[in-house]
Amino acid sequence: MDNDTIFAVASGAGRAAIAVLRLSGPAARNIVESVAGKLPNPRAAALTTFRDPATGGAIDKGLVMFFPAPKSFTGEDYAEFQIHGGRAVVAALIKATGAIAGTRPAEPGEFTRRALTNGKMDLAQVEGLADLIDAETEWQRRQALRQTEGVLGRQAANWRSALVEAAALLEAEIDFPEEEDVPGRAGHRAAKILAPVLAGLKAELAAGHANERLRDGVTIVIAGPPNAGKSTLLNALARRDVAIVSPFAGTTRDIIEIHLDISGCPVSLIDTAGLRESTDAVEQIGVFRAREKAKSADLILWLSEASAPVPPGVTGSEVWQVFTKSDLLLAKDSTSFDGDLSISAETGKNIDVLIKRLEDFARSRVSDGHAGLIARERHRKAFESAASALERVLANPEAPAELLAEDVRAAMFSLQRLTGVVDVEDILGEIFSRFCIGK
Ligand SMILES: Nc1nc2c(ncn2[C@@H]2O[C@H](COP(=O)(O)OP(=O)(O)OP(=O)(O)O)[C@@H](O)[C@H]2O)c(=O)[nH]1
Ligand SMILES: [Mg+2]
Repeated sequence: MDNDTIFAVASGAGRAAIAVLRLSGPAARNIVESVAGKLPNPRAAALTTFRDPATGGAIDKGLVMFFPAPKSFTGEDYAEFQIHGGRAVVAALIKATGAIAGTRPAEPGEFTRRALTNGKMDLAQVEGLADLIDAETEWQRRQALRQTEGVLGRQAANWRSALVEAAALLEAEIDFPEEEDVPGRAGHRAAKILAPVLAGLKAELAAGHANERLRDGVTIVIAGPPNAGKSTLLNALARRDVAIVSPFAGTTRDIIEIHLDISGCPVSLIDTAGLRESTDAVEQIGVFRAREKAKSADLILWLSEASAPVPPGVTGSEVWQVFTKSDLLLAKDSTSFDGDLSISAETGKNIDVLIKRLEDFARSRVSDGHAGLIARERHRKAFESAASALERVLANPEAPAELLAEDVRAAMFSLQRLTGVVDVEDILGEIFSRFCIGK
């Protein structure tokens, strides 16, 4: 931990109405005094004229806030300057701030890293914060916010106290074995304490995939024969002209992926080249890519014209047949298939029904962010290793107390890794490299 005072623009890049410069570290107080005039009341905004201390010239008028340690985001002396977001204004303020001794520009995620180091948040909360900044849909936002509030850390601490109690029983057995005592008594008592913890871990593991999935969302591939209306459906769902639509078969040759927010659930919707035998080398590549994408999709919408239905030509975990251009079918007064998933992009018929079904599908695969503790693979792995250690204890409570205690310790270690109490250096680099500067 260095003693530098770090600063960075925390608002987005480019010109804007307002920009926020934040600073943290021992020189923050001094910087506020020399750039913003005088120190405002703690945690209250004050209007001031920002000046370059070297020349005394005014830079801009704006708001200054000062948060004395330890009651601040980072736990250090911390300040925020709100100025007009013009490039020259921001550049001048950065120049004036950076010229003061003991300051330097912050590295990505460095403010949050200091908050972690100073115990302002645990590792799971830091991850939640990163997810909150990345959240694009309502469900993602909800889950990330719960994480930042520390739900995982609190539950881990509860479980941990049960583990400590069990470990104490086992340690006592190791240190003071009583000759006349029933063998395995401590083991059985420990197992009784540990059983609810194991049940809790397992319940979270069972629900965890839906939470993990929320970060990536579900992948839906639109596939089918050429000219079926695939790109037209993509455009209809996106509500904008993303893909080229034309009456010529073989229009789409590449993969076109868009990100949709279906009622809060993040969805990747992928349009593909129409599947057919082709002699055109480029189209062949497109068809190959279409098949590859379909393989890994959560859902394939297999489109073919209602007047000329084609059975699915791809296999995947879930395939729905969608019959397109139903308006033409009615025009021809045909009596063939006209079920729910017979759609018309032309008239809009059943597009709403399709969207509703997609929403239900997404809901069945992805958590809506209201519950659950496991949000990413790292959490799941820690839960899994804690659960398997506890399973060993419960499976054989009459084993020597030394062995049982070892397993309880392993479970404890896994739970501690979750919140970053132990063994965090390798995880930290990974997490903070993804943060933006100023966070
Ligand atoms: N009448 C009618 N025409 C449609 C409908 N949907 C698509 N079309 C027309 O069908 C033609 C092919 O549509 P596309 O969306 O390009 O079909 P595609 O499946 O993407 O075709 P490829 O990219 O070549 O595989 C276009 O002329 C569309 O205007 C519909 O619901 N009704
Ligand atoms: Mg197309």
